[in-house]
Amino acid sequence: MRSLPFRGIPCALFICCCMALSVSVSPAGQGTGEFLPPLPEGQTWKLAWSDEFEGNAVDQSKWELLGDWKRRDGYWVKEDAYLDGRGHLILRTRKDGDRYTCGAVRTKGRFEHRYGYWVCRCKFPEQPGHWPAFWLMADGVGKIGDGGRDGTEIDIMEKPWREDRTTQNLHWDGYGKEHQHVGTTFTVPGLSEGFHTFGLYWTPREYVFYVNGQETWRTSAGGVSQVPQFAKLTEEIGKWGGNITQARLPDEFVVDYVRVYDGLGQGQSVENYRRKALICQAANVRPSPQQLAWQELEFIAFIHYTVNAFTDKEWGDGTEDPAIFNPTQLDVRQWVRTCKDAGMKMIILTAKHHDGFCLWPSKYTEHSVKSSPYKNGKGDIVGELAQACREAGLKLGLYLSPWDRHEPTYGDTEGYNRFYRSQLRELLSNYGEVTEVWFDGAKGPDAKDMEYDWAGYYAIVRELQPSAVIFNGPDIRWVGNERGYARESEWSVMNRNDKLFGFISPTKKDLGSLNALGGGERLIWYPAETDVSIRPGWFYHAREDDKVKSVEHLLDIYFSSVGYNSVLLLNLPPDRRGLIHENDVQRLREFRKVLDAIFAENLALQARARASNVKGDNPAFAADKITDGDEETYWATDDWTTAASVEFDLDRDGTFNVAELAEHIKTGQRISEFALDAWAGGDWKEFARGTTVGYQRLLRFPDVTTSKVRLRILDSRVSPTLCDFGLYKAPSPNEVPGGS
Ligand code: FUL
Repeated sequence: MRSLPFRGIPCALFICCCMALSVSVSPAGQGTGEFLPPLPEGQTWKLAWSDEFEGNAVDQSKWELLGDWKRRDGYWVKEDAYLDGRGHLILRTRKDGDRYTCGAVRTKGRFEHRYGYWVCRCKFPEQPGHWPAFWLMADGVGKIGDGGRDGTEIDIMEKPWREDRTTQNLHWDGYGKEHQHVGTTFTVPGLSEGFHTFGLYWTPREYVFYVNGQETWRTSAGGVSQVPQFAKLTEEIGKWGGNITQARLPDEFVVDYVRVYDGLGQGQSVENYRRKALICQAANVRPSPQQLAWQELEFIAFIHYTVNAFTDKEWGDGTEDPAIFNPTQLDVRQWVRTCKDAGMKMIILTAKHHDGFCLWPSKYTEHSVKSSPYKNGKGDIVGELAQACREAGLKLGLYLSPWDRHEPTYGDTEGYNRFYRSQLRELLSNYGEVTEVWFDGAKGPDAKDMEYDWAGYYAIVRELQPSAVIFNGPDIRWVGNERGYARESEWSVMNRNDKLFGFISPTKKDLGSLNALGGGERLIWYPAETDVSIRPGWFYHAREDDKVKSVEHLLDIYFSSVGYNSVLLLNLPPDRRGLIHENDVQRLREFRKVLDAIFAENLALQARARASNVKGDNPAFAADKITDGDEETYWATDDWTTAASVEFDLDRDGTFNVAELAEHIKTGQRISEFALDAWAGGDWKEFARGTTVGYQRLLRFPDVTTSKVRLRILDSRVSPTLCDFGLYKAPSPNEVPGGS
């Protein structure tokens, strides 16, 4: 079991030099007369995409015409971007009544690509007050936290001046407080007349800029974008470009072509190249600090409580009389004690389930504890629990069901969203820190049709609880079942679609393999939370008092959730008294006892460890970082050493039947297949095998006795990392209490 809390600042970026590209070796050009940057020995350029602007209309399968809307001091207007019929794209600037308009196009959603050589040939306008640009963009430019790796505005050419000056720039981490920028401005004699080329050679490690085939700037600022980006050709009107009122209009920015090339190894197909680029990109997606902190909670509690405990239902229909809600012995401290003793680090409470009854005295409805006999209508279970969690050092999470079967405005999109947003704001404003907000996607077949305002809901969470993770939203995904089992290959990196809610189908069998990542257009860190109830139902039913899951069953769930790179969210339903039933409390106690017994001693802690490969032969990445008990330090191999082994010398014979592996997920998730061998009779013998690791992988197997263990990483993305390894001895089943 991993127990070290996340502390300290994230370590330095682990830069993956995927393609090992260096600029200097092979001759330039490919016999076409066109300049192409020099490639390493054995590689050649291959055209991946281009537009020569032949014909009479802009090819809209390649370009989106921007407009008509305001842009800076003018307007982008579609009709100002057109072909001249002689092989050129024209971006025109003109005066239209009182306003100034110009043209702009981009390849977003049509061509998004990473790395390679991007070049445009163009001729500049002559009049002041507007400026042409050739640049690359990605949605991730606005994201803060991973430098420019998650997307950088790459300005290959901007020329606001009418003299021979131009500028090249990078911008990342949004355009607000965190905005980062570097750039260069220089003069090229003759630039203002005739056609010129502007190129970017972009590798996973570096950007190299060219004008007319001459290198002008080389930088890896921002850490270099690792994501597909789209191209933009734009004109813009603004003072930076001089005074537009002095311009004789119309004026034209003329583009002869845009071409994008990939550098391919000899005999290497485009498919292989793309696959390698995808692997590289996937290996470098990392969790946000909030996602990391959430993952480290490992084991958390769900509390389902509402009128259902009194009606014996799983889904209330909203017609329940609040008078039935009368828990006479309700004791949130008993809930908190029970959870804390079980080793759970957070409690998520159903502040409002589908029946609409609120466990806090919401201003926005009478359907709440304030209309119930509980504490004579003066109670506030959310507040009481928040206070008790704070005192005990547990985190608090809140569940607020969007589907509300009581609220009369439900079904009226505008009215209900206003109501729901108010409730959410109320909950997230008045109870201190909230660590997880749980949005339930459930909606009965009889539910009225309406659109939930997911964007509005998420914005409220970000505004009021910036360190909270959003379940069923941008941060955390449902594992896909309610039985307590994550996937054996549970990746945390996936390719989302562009929907706001449900941008992953969580029940799909394969979400994270390379095949499932497709083109890798929108890779995100999206880890799984595994929710399951300790009883068959989510709510308390006396008939289930003897159906509390056995210790063995709970252990199986633990190994298949926490042990499969997921967080376990175990539900405990308080009964009509307002207490967690004795049977559940007892079972949790037994379960904890067994977990403690299993993880009491790590036989591999401080073991001598030797690896077949160490990144750069650097002691900072040596194998002893796995067994030093510090999860901030880790072993890593050289890039593209995707298979490697580590031998652990336990010093003397030890017996174990549980193994634990942990990747340093702050640098991404990489391992896809591994095996474990024991030294026996002068030879290695395999005793366990697995696929993904991620934050934590736990394995169970029959007793093994040995003094030496070997871990073989059989496959990984770019290079594996490992920050922890454990070997433990679980008590035998007849030593397990409460099994049934
Ligand atoms: C589901 C709900 O319908 C159940 O009642 C329960 O709350 C579970 C955790 O989520 O979608």
